[in-house]
Amino acid sequence: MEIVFATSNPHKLKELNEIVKSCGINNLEFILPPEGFDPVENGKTFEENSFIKAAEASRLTDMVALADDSGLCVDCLGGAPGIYSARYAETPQARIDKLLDAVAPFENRSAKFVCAMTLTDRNGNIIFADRGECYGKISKTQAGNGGFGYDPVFLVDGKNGLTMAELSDEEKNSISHRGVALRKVLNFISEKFDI
Ligand code: ITT
Repeated sequence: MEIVFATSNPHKLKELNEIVKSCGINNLEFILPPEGFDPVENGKTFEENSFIKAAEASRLTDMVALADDSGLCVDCLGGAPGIYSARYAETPQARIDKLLDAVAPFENRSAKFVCAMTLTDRNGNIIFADRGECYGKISKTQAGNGGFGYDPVFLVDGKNGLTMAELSDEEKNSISHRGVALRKVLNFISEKFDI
C-alpha cells in the first residue's frame, strides 16, 4: 500500500521510513507529494496544521495521506516556539541560538517535543488522528550531530544527560514524539487496511 506523506522535510521522511521498518512492516510505502504541494499552515494548533497538510496532499493526489505537524514547546516560554518551531528564525543554527538566549534567564528549562499526525482518506476527510510527545529539558550548550532541528539542545529525560542528537537513530525513533505518534497510526492502518 502507498500513502502520501504530506511533508517537504526530508528528515521527517527518513525517520518515518526507519520507524515503519523497525515495526517489521514491509508492504507499506510512504511517497512524497507531487510538485506544487504547498499548503498554507494557518492553523492554531499542531492538530489543525497536520489536518491542513494531509487534506491538501489527498486533494492533490486522490490518495490516503499522512501528515506530521511537530515542534518544540518550552515551559518557561509559555509553550513557544510551538507551532512556529520551523519559523522561529531563518536557519536551524539561528533557531537554536535564539532558543538558548530566550531560555537563559530561567531556571526551569523543561520542554517537550510534540508530533500531531493526521491520516486522511482520498477525499481529504480525517480517518485517524493522534499525537506523540517526548519530554526533556533545554541544555545550556548544544551537543551531538544526529537527528535535525532542535535535537542538539534537547536533553532527553531518562537518557543520562544526552541530547536527542547524541542518541543513535534507533534510540531516537524508539522514544521520539514522531515514533510514538507513528506507531499509533501504524496500529490503526494495520487494523483497517490489508498491510
Ligand atoms: P513540513 O511542514 O513540510 O512537514 P516542517 O519542518 O516545516 O516540514 P513543521 O511545520 O511540522 O514541519 O515544523 C516542525 C519543526 O519543529 C521542525 O522544522 C523542527 O524545527 C522542529 N522539530 C520537529 N520535530 C523535530 C525533531 O524530531 N527534532 C528536532 N526538531 C524537530
